[in-house]
Amino acid sequence: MLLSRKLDDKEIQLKNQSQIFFQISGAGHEAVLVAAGLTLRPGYDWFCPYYRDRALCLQLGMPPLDMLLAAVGSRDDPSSGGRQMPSHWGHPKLNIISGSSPTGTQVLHAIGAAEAGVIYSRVPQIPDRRERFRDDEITYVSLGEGATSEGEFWEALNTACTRSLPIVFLIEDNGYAISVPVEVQTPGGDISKLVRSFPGLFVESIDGTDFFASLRTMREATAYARARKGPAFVHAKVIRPYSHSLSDDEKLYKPATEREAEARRDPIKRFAEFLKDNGLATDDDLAAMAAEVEAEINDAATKALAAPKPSKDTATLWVYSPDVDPCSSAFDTPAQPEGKPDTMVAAINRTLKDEMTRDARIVVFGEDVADASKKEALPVVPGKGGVFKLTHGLQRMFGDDRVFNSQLAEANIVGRAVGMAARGLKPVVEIQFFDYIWPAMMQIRDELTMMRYRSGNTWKCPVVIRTPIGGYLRGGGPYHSQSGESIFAHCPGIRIAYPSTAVDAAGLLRTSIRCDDPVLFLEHKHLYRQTYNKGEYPGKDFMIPFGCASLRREGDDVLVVTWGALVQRTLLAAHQAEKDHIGVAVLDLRTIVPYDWDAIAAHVKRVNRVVIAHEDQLMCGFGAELAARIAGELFEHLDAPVTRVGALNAPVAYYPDLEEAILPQSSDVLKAIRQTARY
Ligand SMILES: Cc1ncc(C[n+]2csc(CCOP(=O)(O)OP(=O)(O)O)c2C)c(N)n1
Repeated sequence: MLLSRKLDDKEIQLKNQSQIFFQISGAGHEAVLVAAGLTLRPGYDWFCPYYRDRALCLQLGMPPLDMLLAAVGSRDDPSSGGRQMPSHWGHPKLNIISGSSPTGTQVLHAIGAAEAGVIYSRVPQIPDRRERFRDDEITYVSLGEGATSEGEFWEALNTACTRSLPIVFLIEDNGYAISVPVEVQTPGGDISKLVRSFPGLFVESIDGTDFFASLRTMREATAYARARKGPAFVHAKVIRPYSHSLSDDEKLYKPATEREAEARRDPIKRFAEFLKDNGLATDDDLAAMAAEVEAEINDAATKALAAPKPSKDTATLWVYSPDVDPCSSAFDTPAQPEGKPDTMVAAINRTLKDEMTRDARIVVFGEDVADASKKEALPVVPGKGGVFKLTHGLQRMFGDDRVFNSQLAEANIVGRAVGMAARGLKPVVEIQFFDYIWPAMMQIRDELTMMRYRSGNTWKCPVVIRTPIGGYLRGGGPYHSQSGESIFAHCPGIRIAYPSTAVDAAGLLRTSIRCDDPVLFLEHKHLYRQTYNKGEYPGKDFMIPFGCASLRREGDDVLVVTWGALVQRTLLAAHQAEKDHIGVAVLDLRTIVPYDWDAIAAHVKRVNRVVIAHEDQLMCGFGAELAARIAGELFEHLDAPVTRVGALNAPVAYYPDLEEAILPQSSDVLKAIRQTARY
């Protein structure tokens, strides 16, 4: 407890000397955290702590030097290699999954981590599963009382209780979220009162500054979860004597009387008094202990300050896997076509089945993806298998532990997948419609895509998110027709595949699953069951490398760079243009991140005129990025301005004529081809 407090003090001193760049303290939380650390097992249980958990991490075995290496941003900081602020714990050996700054996201990772243990225990086909879980392991997650206002907290409780997971929630309630008091966050000001009606949940409320009360309760809570009785919830009331962070001054909103009352509950002071009252230590003993702790910290600080810093040329290291390159020839495997031509739906379904047969670590979940959740229904019904039937038959083939329905909560789907992937499973999840991916956006942008980078390549979450995208449905309306790949292309750390044919879908999905980065796999709804993009199933090992465009048509006058539903529309426009003696080359990018710059450049240099056609809105669509790069790097090869075709800057309206006006049509592409050819 003292080590934790004095480390905070040291960091505050270093921050004031501008030797470190950020400080957030765990002061006031030490008693319950040491109690938790004494109860839980490092490298055995799983941990998703938040930034106040310094005392827990010390108790689990993280040395002070590691914490100070993070504070100075050292290359050797084991939590992040200088990528993250200090107190954003991560430690593979101790099973501490790298945490981030958004309040509450970690709660879903903990659910996924707990589920991973359950899945490993139930799927005997996973070869090394015995090394990956313990029969009585539990997962610990902590958060402040303010963060219990986040939806993800409630989503996590839902899943913990419906699946009766072995997880312990610790709410560290210091009464304030920065300046906002608990009664503004929580009706009645007491979170444990609200959660008592969750079935199977052990709930206890304690004074978290009282070490022995904390230890007793943490023992009960962990025993409950270890015995597989269900999840446990400990609400610990603590104090926060050092303001929210060094950027905050609590005197601005907390009256002196309240601060004095808190000071009387300081856990370090209380524990010292206990030791003295019981004849276990004298003032001299305590002073000697403090001196010893300070000497240890000073020594660690000297080492941390002298430690090497990351060099500038490593700035983009670990955005993607440094070991597995999905653009490489290892992912270029020949097709072995079989059967008769079939739809994109069939190709994706079969690829999922083949990959799940090959790799038992693959789990599939999402809304409606199972055939039937009710056990008694499954033998007597045909099965749902997704609203578009992409996952049909998977549950029947691979069982309920590998294919299951999630709750109707998109952050929950992605957040759990992050936790599972951190423990080595391979989640291939479905977001039912691209239009509803947005509740998961923080999990995608701040967690999924950043995990590897922010943890200095010590944690990763190579999840595949499949989602139906796009319009041209004649009646899809604003909430079943959206595009928006450029928004995700703006998130470093994720790959984006966007196939336009059944064969490409099979090859790119396999690459998505076998590569080691997170992938957003965009499936165009309108392309699911067309006849023009059908293909023979290309076999169990067929892969297409990422960043490898497909030249769908040769032509010498104009190049159209396109993808998704615009490929077919462009091919039709090119056919028309031929009647005007305009030869049009059509390049289907197939993946957006990475995209095949070499192919674009080679064709632009040859053809000198380029149109970029996509379904997404023109404004800030991905075409803007391509156009800027072509104009910037290939200017002297251009005989005409780069022209873009895309949707109007409007939602996709329901009435078909409006939809037609909003989304780009073949005629729009043809117009752009003609103008560009004539220029
Ligand atoms: C999603 C999100 N919103 C806002 C913030 C800014 N922020 C950081 S800490 C914090 C307060 C958290 O309060 P609480 O959960 O009670 O934990 P405490 O810091 O008091 O321990 C806020 C608003 C954030 N990090 N993440």
